[in-house]
Amino acid sequence: MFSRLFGKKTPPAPPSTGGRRVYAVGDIHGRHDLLEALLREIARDVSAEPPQARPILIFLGDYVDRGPGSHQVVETILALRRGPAFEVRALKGNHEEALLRFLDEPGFGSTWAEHGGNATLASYGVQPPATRTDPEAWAVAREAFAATLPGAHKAFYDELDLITEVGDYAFVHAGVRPGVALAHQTERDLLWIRGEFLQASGPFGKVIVHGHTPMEEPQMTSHRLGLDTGAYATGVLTAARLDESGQKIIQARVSRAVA
Ligand SMILES: [Mn+2]
Repeated sequence: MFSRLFGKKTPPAPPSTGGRRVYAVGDIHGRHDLLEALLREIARDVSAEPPQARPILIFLGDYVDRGPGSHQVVETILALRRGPAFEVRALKGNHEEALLRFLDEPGFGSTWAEHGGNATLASYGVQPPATRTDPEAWAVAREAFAATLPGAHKAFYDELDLITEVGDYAFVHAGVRPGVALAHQTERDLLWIRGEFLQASGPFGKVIVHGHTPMEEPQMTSHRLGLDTGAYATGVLTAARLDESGQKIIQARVSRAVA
């Protein structure tokens, strides 16, 4: 007589994307090789199971620094934007914030360099200062970078979104501050938060899809999906496919680390 209570349990429906297909891509950090491989996997997935409407491709930020292909990563995202295959949305990461700050404040270059900024300068054909703490050398590098940075790239960095929503999901770079409405989150938290968000059990108003904190495996809970698998160091770049059928992880990996 208890079978009605304890017997069949219908699994809860997955969060809704309002009928759209979404592909969300974690932190790329200059690994253009992995981005290309991942885009091939995503294209394969689209062909295998074509969505009803044009899929949404969301980039979670941290395109630049560390890996050698920052310039190419931005070129590829801009090309995707011009193409017909996807509706492209690109979020700002803390590394894009650092790049923009360097343009305003050349002395910040010495801090940026500690977080992989030299690789970004090199990818734009700018020689990073030989001495990290030489302010004059940073002023010269800033002038060279400003002169060589294509207008389309500057506009791309300037116009990145802090948060975007699809159905029951909200997409951000780092996370959200627990207990604060999504509409009232600060830029600082959206770009930088780690512990207070990662240790909170949620709910957060929407299912939060984020990058920023590298983990060996994608983090899939009912309240957040963490997609940063540390591509630069691990050679694994992760995306999540989200739609009404549920959540599926798509990855590109190479065995060789790129210096
Ligand atoms: Mn980050």
